[in-house]
Amino acid sequence: MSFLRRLISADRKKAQEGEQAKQHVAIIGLDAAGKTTIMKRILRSEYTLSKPTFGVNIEVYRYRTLEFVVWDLGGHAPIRKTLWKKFVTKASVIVFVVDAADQKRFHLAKEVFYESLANTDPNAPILFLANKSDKEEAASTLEVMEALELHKMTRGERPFNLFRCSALTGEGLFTAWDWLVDVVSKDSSIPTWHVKIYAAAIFDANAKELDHAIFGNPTQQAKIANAYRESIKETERFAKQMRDYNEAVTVLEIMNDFQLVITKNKLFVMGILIDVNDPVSRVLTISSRIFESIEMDYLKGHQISLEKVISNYFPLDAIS
Ligand code: G3D
Repeated sequence: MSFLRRLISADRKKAQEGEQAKQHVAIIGLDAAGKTTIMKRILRSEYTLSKPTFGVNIEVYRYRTLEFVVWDLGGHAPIRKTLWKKFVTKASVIVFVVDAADQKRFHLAKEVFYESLANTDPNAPILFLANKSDKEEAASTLEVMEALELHKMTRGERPFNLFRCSALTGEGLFTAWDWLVDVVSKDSSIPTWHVKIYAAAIFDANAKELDHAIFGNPTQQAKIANAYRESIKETERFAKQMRDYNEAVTVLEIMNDFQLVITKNKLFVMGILIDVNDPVSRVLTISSRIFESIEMDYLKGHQISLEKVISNYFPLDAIS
């Protein structure tokens, strides 16, 4: 995943400065907030899960030089508290997950959050995820901000942000990670605006292909052609898997050099193949704009031309 690679590249810079080339990410929140589901969604199958031997339930995921420690806050035995300190003090990134639908425990979530904040590196950025946004009863971003009293965070120097997301559908999750990785890597060589679209394919809500477009020249570039074929398969698979959801997103790495961003709304499922280092959030904007612009034609039964829409609206993103 490009998110992870970008986090790793932030490590490399540190290594050059003589620090240990390892990033520790603490994923914290109350039990059942969705931490494990989020981790698995971000890491997919590319991690190793090391079962700790301490006899307590901490999940440690490793991906190359990244270490993710998933920790339930609240109600710990003293041994867990000691261990927790060991992990959280060395975390260079903190992700705090709240179940946005569990409003009864907002107060508890706030208390345990501020309690644990004292043990963290004061410069470590914090990403707040208001998870389970797919649930009807989920609180709004503003409600979660107020419940966690996030205005307090503005007093400090550390970067923080709150995103509403669903680990189930992927909505909001990848934009949030984009933010986090940008903050951590502070890498100005990462493009923040345009992406390089190599190919795109669109399906209807029943996973029937409506159109596809390949940019560049795939007949001369076998690699793009292969990545494109894999993208079509993955997009179709996602369309079938997410048939019951009106909104869904996922990001997959394709053949090391590409990533495929798949978005779904009520009518369409679209996969857009971009460079592995490109910002996913830009593609989410592009996708929703494309959905808007083709909806009318589609409902009238007209033929859709992805190539035309992408070249017209996003000429700088389509590679030539
Ligand atoms: P934790 O690791 O924070 O303890 P888990 O939480 O990731 O184990 O998630 C707890 C439960 O919430 C799981 O359900 C999981 O499927 C569900 N969940 C996680 N994220 C979401 C989400 O975004 N939306 C919805 N609707 N449910 C979510 P089970 O039933 O397996 O316990």
